[in-house]
Amino acid sequence: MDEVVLLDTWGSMFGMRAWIALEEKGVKYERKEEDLSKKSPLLLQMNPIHKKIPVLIHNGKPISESAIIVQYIDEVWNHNPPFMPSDPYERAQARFWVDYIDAKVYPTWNKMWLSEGEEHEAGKKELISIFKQLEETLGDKPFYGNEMFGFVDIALIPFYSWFYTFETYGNFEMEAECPKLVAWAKRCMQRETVSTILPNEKEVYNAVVEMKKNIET
Ligand SMILES: N[C@@H](CCC(=O)N[C@@H](CS)C(=O)NCC(=O)O)C(=O)O
Repeated sequence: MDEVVLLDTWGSMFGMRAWIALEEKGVKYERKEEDLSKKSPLLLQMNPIHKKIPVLIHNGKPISESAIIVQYIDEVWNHNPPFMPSDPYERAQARFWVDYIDAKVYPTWNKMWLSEGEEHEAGKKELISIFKQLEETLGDKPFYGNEMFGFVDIALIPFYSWFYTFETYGNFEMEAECPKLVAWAKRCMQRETVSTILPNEKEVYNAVVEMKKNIET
């Protein structure tokens, strides 16, 4: 019997990836919520390098970094439908786009969120252009994994619960800028694994407002 523990935090787009992946594969697991202002000895022991969530602990052994965790889950519970395409070139492409999301989305949002004036405007434009690129990459496919809800879908969908926050801080509308991407997100939300895990967008926004107040004081 496998023992599976997920160290996670409410609202984390990275934690959500691992959580959705476990649900998609029907794995039995325990999810432990971490308070990141007071990290537990277990988190520090299991991720001594980055000290970040998510961490998946499988039979006592830790795996860190959300994209690596999702691929690990796909390889270990491989009797269920795969997240990765079978073709090596398509697999490389999926990894490329997840790497693009990781390199671009959160860092650009952070730049926009924490700045004002010209830097804020530049961050906002960049964030919109990143989502437009992701929309173009999706094309007319129902999911990034074509017919299947795959690795790129799992990596990107948690950001949907942050769209309202991005829009409010950036003063733009995702639906107007990227209608096909929003349609894709709504398609993903039809999956119970996604809709039950993604937090309410207004609650995410309120938490971000609180976080900003704490940074400023
Ligand atoms: N690249 C990491 C990012 C994980 C990450 O940034 N986790 C945040 C929560 S969203 C965290 O644990 N932050 C605590 C800290 O930075 O001390 C991944 O994909 O897992």
